[in-house]
This record gives sequence, C-alpha cells and structure tokens, in this order.
Amino acid sequence: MRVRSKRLLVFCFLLVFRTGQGTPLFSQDQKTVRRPEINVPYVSKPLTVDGDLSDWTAIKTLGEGITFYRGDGHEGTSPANLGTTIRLEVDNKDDLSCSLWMAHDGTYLYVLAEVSDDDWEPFDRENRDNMCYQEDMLRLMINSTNAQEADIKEPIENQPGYEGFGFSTDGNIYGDWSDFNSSGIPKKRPPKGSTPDGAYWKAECTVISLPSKNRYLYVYEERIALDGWPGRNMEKLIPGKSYGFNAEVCDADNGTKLQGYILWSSDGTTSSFNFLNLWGVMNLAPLPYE
Ligand SMILES: [Ca+2]
Ligand SMILES: [Ca+2]
Ligand SMILES: [Ca+2]
Ligand SMILES: [Ca+2]
Repeated sequence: MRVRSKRLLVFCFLLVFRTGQGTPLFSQDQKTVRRPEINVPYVSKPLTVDGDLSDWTAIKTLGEGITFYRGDGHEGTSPANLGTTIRLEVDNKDDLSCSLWMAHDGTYLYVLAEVSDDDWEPFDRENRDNMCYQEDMLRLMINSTNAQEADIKEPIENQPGYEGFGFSTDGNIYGDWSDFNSSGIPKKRPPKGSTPDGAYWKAECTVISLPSKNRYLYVYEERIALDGWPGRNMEKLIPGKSYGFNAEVCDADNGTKLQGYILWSSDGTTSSFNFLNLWGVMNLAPLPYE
C-alpha cells in the first residue's frame, strides 16, 4: 500500500510539473539555465480579437501573466540567467512597460498585451513606408520546433519553425517576419501595406490616451492559429506541450525611429530575435479531455 501511494504521489507531481511549470525544453536547462516561462491556460470559449480587453477578466485572475520593464527585478544577466533585457534607450518603467497574458482554446493561441508608454507617435494608418519596428510596436516570437540555434543569419523568414509577429499601434507589419499576412506570399517579409491575413493571424490595437497622467496605454489583442498555415515556417503547436517564446516591445518617442526596446528574454545584452537559445518558454495547457 505504501509503495502504491508513493507511486501515486510521484505521478501527481509529474502531472503538476508538466501542466504547471512545463517540461524543460532542453535537458541541460534543468540545472544550468534560468529561462522565463509563461503558462497558457485553456479557455473553453473563443476570445474576440477586437482590441477590447473586457473578455480577458477571468484569464487575468488566474495570475499567469508576465510583466517586464527596466528595473523589474527579472533582468537577464548571462546566457545561464535569462530575463528582461534593455536595448538602446529605455529610461524606466514610465518610458515603457509591458504586461502580457496568453490563452488557447485548442484552435487558436490568444495574446493580450497592455503596453504603457509616455509618448505615442501617432503615425498615419496609410503611411506605412517605415518598417514597423521603427514605431511603437509589440513583437511576438514563436519557436515551434524548439531549435536552439544561435545567431541565425538572415533571411530569418526562411528559418524552419520560426515566426515573428510584429504589429505596431497603427497596424503596420511591414518588414517583420511573419508570412501570416495578406500578401499571401510564403517565407517572405511582409511587404508595405500588408496586414495580418485575418484567419491564421489576427491582430488589433487600441490606443488609450490618459492626458491627465501624460500616459498612453496600448491594448494589443492577437490570435494565431495553433495549426499554423501550411507551407509557412510555423509548425503545429500542440496543447500540453511547451515551445520557445519571446516578446519584445519597441518604443518610438521622437518621430519614426526606434529609440529603445525591451526583450522579455535574453542574456542582458543580446538583441535575441535571432538567438533561439536565449528565448523563454510558453507552456500550453493540455485540452481538458486529455
Ligand atoms: Ca477582446
Ligand atoms: Ca516611451
Ligand atoms: Ca524613451
Ligand atoms: Ca513611444
């Protein structure tokens, strides 16, 4: 009897470990690398991607979101201790900060990000001559094959398993790395004027101005098909499994130019968009009937 209880206990532990904290992606990670993680809870009802965050209330109460900004106490310091990494100029929390939640319903991966900024560059929606990362922008990065390649040479849009979803406050995606876009051309960077295709990737952003506080809040709401898009880089994401993930917020405070940006996961110095080994992890909750 005693042996059986122990076995049951071990099984329960494994179950919690698998669904709660996720399976370590890489064997050497277990002891040597501290990698930030985000849990992706299951929701039974689809979320509406409209830039309105009211349908996220229940998900937020689960407490699985992440927040990152300069001085957040989760800094990346080395390849063995990954976390918040500042690049170029970002002064403090008021200059730029991001809170982000994820969920899935077995069909789509959903993302809500609330980005707080002290200066919004209100670009004309029609004027998309600038690359999207020159603007106030959120980029989601998915490593669907859990490859650990470092310093990938461009063209990154051809990398198996890699999709980067950059979307500015005015909906500009020009020059980022997702071919889930309206041009319909696989494995190419989104051309000028293209948008998320709307089926495989849908994104909206609402800009809320808080004049009394001299602040702006950007509400990004996005949806990515778990099955991916046949012929594109991203492979199917399976509930119950863990995948490489990174998030980045770019800040333009003085015209159409990148002033600074924050990565959720890197080593404290590297611009890790092409270093899959420096990314964090997203843990997709299993489907409830599994
Ligand atoms: Ca919504
Ligand atoms: Ca700013
Ligand atoms: Ca600034
Ligand atoms: Ca800004």
